[in-house]
Amino acid sequence: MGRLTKRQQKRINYFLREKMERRQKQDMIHKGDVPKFIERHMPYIRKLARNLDQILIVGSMVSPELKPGLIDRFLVLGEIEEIPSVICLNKVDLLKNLTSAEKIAAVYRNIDYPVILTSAKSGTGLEALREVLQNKRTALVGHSGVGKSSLLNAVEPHLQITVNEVSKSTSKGKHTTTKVRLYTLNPTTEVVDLPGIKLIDFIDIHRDEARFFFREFEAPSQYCKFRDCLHISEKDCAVKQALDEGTISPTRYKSYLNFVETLN
Ligand SMILES: Nc1nc2c(ncn2[C@@H]2O[C@H](COP(=O)(O)OP(=O)(O)OP(=O)(O)O)[C@@H](O)[C@H]2O)c(=O)[nH]1
Ligand SMILES: [Mg+2]
Ligand SMILES: [Zn+2]
Repeated sequence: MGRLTKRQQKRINYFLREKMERRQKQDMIHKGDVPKFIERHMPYIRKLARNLDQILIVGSMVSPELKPGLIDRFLVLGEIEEIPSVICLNKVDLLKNLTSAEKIAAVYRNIDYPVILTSAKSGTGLEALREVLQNKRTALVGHSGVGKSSLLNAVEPHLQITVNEVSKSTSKGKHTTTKVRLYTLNPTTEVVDLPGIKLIDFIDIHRDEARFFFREFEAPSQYCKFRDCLHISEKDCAVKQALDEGTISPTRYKSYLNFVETLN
């Protein structure tokens, strides 16, 4: 995604400031009813989202190492597009035991995101994965090399999707999948295999709106002193209090701050 010129930035800011419901803006984006360059800056996955039943956010526990920040960004994507997300922590065969994976899973299960632990290699969790996919159209998203294509091959060996090993020196994937492709597993079950994504931009979201996409903020935020509290440096913020008390996860909160930073 290239850098924006000053003029483009101005037009985006104008678009963001317009007194419009977010949903209305989103409709415009989906219909392509926005300046062409805004359309161009929309990640493909967002355009695809309205044709999906859910996204499967795949991360690998090791090699490449897990990036909770990216999982959280994909969860934001699901919240914005109002489609359910399921988190899949893959390559658990490379762990000595499941403790670290279960710990991360608990963070997300606590806030009602389903999590499955899988291994495309040893077969762990493949039954659960089949169940998650059944009767839905699901897109697999995540970094290159986390095993998206391998998982699809594992649930349906006849697919024979090309996979490639992770680079030994950098532990990064090699961007093996280069095209978006839809596979039909059975008449009611479809999966979309996507190239690895390392960043998603949300140029239509204003930083003041970011808080609405972290679902665990909703309940405590009603007790913030200020109704428009951004939960960053305001006084008497109930979200930060929940963070201090440990009911909001520090990694999730960090993702929120990072997310805000990247927005207009
Ligand atoms: N040990 C282990 N290796 C796995 C597992 N799943 C995938 N791999 C390996 O990880 C490497 C990358 O797998 P891919 O399926 O190509 O990953 P991808 O997410 O589709 O990557 P891109 O297409 O580049 O986005 C391959 O060498 C796989 O064999 C797993 O559960 N355990
Ligand atoms: Mg792939
Ligand atoms: Zn607050």
